[in-house]
Amino acid sequence: MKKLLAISVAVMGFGTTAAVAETVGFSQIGSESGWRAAETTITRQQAEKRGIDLRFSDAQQRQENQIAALRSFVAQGVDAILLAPVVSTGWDNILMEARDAEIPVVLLDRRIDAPDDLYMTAVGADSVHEGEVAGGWLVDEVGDRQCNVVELQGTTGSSVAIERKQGFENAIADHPNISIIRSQTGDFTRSGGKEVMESFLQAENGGRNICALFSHNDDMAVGAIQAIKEAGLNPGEDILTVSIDGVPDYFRAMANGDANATVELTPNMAGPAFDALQAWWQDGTLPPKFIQTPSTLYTQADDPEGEYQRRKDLGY
Ligand code: GZL
Repeated sequence: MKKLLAISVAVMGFGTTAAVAETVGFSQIGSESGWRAAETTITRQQAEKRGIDLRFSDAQQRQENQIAALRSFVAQGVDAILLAPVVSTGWDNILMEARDAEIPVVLLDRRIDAPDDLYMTAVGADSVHEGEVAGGWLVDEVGDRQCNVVELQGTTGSSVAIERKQGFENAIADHPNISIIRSQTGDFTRSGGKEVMESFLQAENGGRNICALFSHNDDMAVGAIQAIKEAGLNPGEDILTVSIDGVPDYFRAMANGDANATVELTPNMAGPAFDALQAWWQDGTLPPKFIQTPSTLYTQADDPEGEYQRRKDLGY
């Protein structure tokens, strides 16, 4: 068994560790959204439940801070690294340093453009599918009606912004009555969503040309809903809203009739990540390269008030 494990270590280049309390470094993007804050809370809870010593670093949305954090984790000799990569490129060199130090890296909630031997596994949703589910809801909702859509994009260069956009466009491709007339990043924040939506409303006849908002996350949508109200229109009626994440405040907006649909993303990416690492530490079992989390559509018909409360209890 030892020989087999030695071979697998040599092949995979990851170190295995004795069965003592493991130390894991977590490079988190920041706290730009309610979903992100919940992911951090739940990661801390999952580590504590497992007796894992979690070393946390908040990058405040800057890739250079994440790279510095990873370099520090390597210098500390942690047993594993969790990385939620703010953007999808520029990771090869630092991940080679982690691999050379035989430290497994697990990606959380976003993907990277890098050789897949530079990370053990990635935990997250299929972001193209999330966009397709969102777009599919709008197609069903509007039928043959002409529908001009404005789009609030997530962080520029992030895998989820690229892929959610692609998925939504896939869904509406065969429906010429639905088209995206304006699209701009709100950087996944409420303030960003409000500011950009204000500019969309101003540019589109006070919003009277706009049929629907597709937002890459709920926080931007909640900001946009405020802007729609301040423009004297009824969000959820004059302008339909479809989004992604499933954070409590968006469910509250759906319960009030101010929002229409969202595609849920679990903030518990750390549970599957720690399960995979513990299996590796225990007997060298390797996880699949991608551990997919579910993408469930919720609408006003799905007890939004109850879903609000359930998520408040979840750790939001
Ligand atoms: C998606 C995740 C996104 C969330 C946003 O997997 O990376 O980042 O949708 C968060 O709320 O900012």
